[in-house]
Amino acid sequence: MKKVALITGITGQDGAYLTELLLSKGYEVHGIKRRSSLFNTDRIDHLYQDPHEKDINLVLHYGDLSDSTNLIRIIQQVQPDEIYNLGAMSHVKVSFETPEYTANADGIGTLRLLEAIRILGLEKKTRIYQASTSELYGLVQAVPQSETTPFYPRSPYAVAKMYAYWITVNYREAYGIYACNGILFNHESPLRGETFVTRKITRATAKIAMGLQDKLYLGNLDARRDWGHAKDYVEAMYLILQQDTPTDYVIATGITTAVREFIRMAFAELGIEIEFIGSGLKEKGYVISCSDPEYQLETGKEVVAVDEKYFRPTEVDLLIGDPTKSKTLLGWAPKYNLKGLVSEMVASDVDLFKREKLLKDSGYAIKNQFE
Ligand code: NDP
Ligand code: GDR
Repeated sequence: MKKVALITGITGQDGAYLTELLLSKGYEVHGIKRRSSLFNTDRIDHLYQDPHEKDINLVLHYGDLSDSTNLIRIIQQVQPDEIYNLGAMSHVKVSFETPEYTANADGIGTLRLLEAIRILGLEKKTRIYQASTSELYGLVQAVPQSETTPFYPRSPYAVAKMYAYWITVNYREAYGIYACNGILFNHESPLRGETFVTRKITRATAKIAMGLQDKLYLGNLDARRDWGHAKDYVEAMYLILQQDTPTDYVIATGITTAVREFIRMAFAELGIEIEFIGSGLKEKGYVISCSDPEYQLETGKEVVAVDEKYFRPTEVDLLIGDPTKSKTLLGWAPKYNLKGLVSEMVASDVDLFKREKLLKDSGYAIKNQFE
């Protein structure tokens, strides 16, 4: 018998990698996508199966985590063995501007799924994974952060995710549902949303090197994150739902790196050496050398500057995870290191902007984007 999985947030970074993984394991995968005025399935279009054909393994349903009747109907129809709740308003900075919506989708959305499982009497059949986050640790209490480190959320996003974390634990304890939190530290990839810091950096690195962008404006360059690769992290999600006993796990690499260092690594991928001068809002990044003849950046060019609009009202300064429990109980370990991740992301963005460069060189105007 094929296992059936339902993924909320299937159109996001993790949704795309998880769908690939589950299809490769022979699952029938159902996903919830939101109605949008533009196509929003870019990340999973390569997995498309014509719904008119028989025996397809990937089916999308319109829905939203703010709509409980919709969720109940989809779960009743799909009868999933596993639900992966990846859907969320996932941008920390944006959550300060949309706190109520974030609480609804990220916090109460999780409750709606758990309640749907109860209402439909699926407590013994359906296992559920909750996409919890290292943002729960927030203001540093202790490092490295493990499953027993106290939480101190620092954004409306993190507070909403804190509700989701505890309601998942509560439904496990109260109703015996196989419900688990994966407390995942930051994970990135070429599919990462364009406004998260790593992707913003790798896109800008490619564009600046190719003469398509002048400068990269960022916020807090001192923040430190434990960055892994999304491909490794979706393996952990899958493993978390395959154990005999449900529990919560930290998924991390155990290595922390500053934003500034990530920028250096990204430019270095293209043979460009960067030096940072100044501090705080006055800090700037300059080109010291450019060894690849393909990219013609003059020494001394200012390519990075700080803009206070990217600072958050309350920041999370330092994240470094302790993945001992997941290593021991799940046998999970990351296959990628940060160098490999940065290299893949920069190469992918260089590829992406080759077309734009060709258009520019042929005299066509380049489209700018809001971020
Ligand atoms: P993305 O932002 O790439 O994807 C989020 C997904 O959620 C998208 O498919 C989005 O749809 C969907 N979504 C947003 N709002 C709703 C809603 N109201 N109802 C239904 N779906 C909705 O996030 P990631 O893939 O990076 O992250 C996956 C999950 O893991 C998220 O919950 C995130 O908070 C959490 N997380 C992520 C980490 C990371 O480093 N990436 C670390 C720890 C936790 P659309 O495409 O239409 O916008
Ligand atoms: P984060 O990721 O907030 O950790 O949440 P993000 O990449 O947005 O920020 C990481 C750090 O970089 C600093 N920063 C900037 N961030 C952005 N986005 N844009 C900038 O210009 C910029 N300049 C500096 C930030 O201040 C921060 O310290 C991600 C999301 O995927 C969450 O959903 C997830 O839960 C956590 O990771 C773990």
